Amino acid sequence: MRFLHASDLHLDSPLRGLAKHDDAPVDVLRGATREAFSNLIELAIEENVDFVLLGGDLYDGTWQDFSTAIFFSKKLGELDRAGIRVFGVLGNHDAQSKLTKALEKPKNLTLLPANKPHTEVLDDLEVAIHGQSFPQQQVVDNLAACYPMAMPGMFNIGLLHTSLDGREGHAAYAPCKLDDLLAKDYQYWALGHVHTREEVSTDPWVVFPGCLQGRHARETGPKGCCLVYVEDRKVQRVEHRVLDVVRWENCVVDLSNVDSLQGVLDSTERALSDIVAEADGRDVATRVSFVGASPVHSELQGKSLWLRQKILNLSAERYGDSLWIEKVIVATTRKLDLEELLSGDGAIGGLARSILEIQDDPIAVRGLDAALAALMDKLPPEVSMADDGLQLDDPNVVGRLIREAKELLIGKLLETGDES
Ligand SMILES: [Mn+2]
Repeated sequence: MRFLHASDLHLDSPLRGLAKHDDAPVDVLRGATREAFSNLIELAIEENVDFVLLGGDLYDGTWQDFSTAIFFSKKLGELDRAGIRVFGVLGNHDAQSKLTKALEKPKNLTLLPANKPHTEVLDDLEVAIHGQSFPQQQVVDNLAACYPMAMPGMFNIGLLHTSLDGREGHAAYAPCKLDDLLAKDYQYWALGHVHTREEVSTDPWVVFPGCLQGRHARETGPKGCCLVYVEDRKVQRVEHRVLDVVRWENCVVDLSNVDSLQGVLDSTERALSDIVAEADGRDVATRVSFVGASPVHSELQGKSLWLRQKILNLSAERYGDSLWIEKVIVATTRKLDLEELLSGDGAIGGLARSILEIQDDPIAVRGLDAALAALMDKLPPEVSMADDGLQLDDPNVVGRLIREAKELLIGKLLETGDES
């Protein structure tokens, strides 16, 4: 037996945040949620799965018109003709009270009720699916607590839209602890709500498949669903299948060792080319961030418009419409040079000077003997005594360690030495 577990389709998500960018490929991004869903349907048919599970947030909210629901019905019809059933719960975005326009429910879709947990038994497969939909957007109760115990002799699945014990960037809905889920003795927990894929547990399996298609710069990386293989009422394996059609990626460019504007552009070009390669032919949307304590930090100040133009040009020339630069963020910090650091009359300048004054010859360093002896006492014998251990009784080794430590400390001060 095998089934697909997907969640957070957010079909026709309006992507309001993109409206402020006049160059955003809004139609491509909006169409992407539908295309990713089509990919899910195709995969289900291709893999001839026994059923499909949907963990909530099928829709982004109530529909503007019926076309979203009609599209959904059309796709479910394709599954129906292939004999594939679908089981789902509603989440915070498509909670029962939010979908104001009613439409005939596709006949192969079973939506679990919102008033109390319900168990759907598939006798032919020896499967029991337990779950409850969100009655309204704000669900602060622990829904899982009321789910029934596992049915003996069945493969038990829990369908639940939840933030578990809290996930960054996600509202705390239907909160519960992993232990609450494990206590039910189910073989698989099909979760929804969290848009980042996460295997919370593998024994038993507790999985957030993540959203089907990234919709903005915080939903990065490959998105898709889980294909779950089951034998003798046990999960054999869980595969992540990538289904997204537009890829969001953070393009982080480290400028620590870049000392010219041309160098900035060259580094950007390399980083963009990596991101495009990783997306495997998909369109890419990216936010470019420059980071690091950089020699060009000062030069970049007040040049953000120039930089953005340069990067947009570069991207258009190399990748055309297949790459969209959502934003360019300059988040570098100042890098001092050594002379500047040493001439500072504040605490950091003084610290740097005293670090450099330490001699490399261990014999000349006052108090080093006692410090090393104390250190040797604390080290486990396999570190201090072994042939390949730390030879702290060898003046050459200690001399080298002193030089390395000085370089490391001065390097750190140069990165953060801005005494403001
Ligand atoms: Mn969601």
